[in-house]
Amino acid sequence: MSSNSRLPYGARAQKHPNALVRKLFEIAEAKKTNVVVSADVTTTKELLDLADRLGPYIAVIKTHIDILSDFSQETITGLKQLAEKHNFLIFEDRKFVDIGNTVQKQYHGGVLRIAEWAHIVNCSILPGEGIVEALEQTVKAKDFPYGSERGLLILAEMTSKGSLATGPYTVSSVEIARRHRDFVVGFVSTRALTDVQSAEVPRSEDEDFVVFTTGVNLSSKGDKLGQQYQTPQSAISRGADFIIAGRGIYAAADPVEAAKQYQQQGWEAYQARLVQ
Ligand code: S5P
Repeated sequence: MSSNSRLPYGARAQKHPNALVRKLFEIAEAKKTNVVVSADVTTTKELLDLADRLGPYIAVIKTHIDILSDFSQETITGLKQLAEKHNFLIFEDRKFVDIGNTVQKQYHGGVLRIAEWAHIVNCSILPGEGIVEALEQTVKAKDFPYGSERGLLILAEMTSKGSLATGPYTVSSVEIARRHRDFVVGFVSTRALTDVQSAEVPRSEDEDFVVFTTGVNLSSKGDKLGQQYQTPQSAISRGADFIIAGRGIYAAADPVEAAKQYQQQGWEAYQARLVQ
């Protein structure tokens, strides 16, 4: 576990150079939550209803906006309003994986206009470093108004059985992140990646990538399609800064109670790993 994992979010916020990460840590500290709900529902009404009910207990909402059957401007306006109301960030789990020219269009334009409303997006580095450069160019463009409030997570590992996002792929993810610290704010991974050694791009003393861990569930070990779960305690002890739970929360009999439970367990596990 890295030394940063042993620091409180507030202390990390104070010395972090990235404005979006500072905001994320400040939200976590203020609301005492490291929970990200993966709101994988399929209508705008369900999504906004979940966001409003779970808003007080989460730091981030993670969306798959392309699974909504009725996406419209109302979806975006509603999400943005709820993010303000409850003080959470929006993470669109788009997993970009294409050449730079295509991902720029997918990120900024199209029907979804992701760059306008999602604080955080993620990508695979399968296409090479150019994907990160392309997405970064979009937010650094002179006429892009939300530049300081946008960040990228690199999908460095996956939770599904037989995942090929391992070994050299994961090492390259870390190397590319280290070369783009302005824009790459962290990883989606099952553990902290601070132990990744690279002669080419060694770890620098002041780097502080944020670790988002998916596949978190309190009551299940996996699903029939290869998903593999760990508990909030396990994820956080392996270096997760934020735990992402989908069905464990939104498919529970009482999603609000479930969110509170993940919040409590996530927060206790975070406190337990702080330097005493
Ligand atoms: O490796 C991964 C990466 C992601 S982003 N494994 C995942 O499961 N995810 C996403 O996390 C996935 O797309 C889904 O939105 C969520 C997990 O949902 P759950 O219902 O299994 O908790």
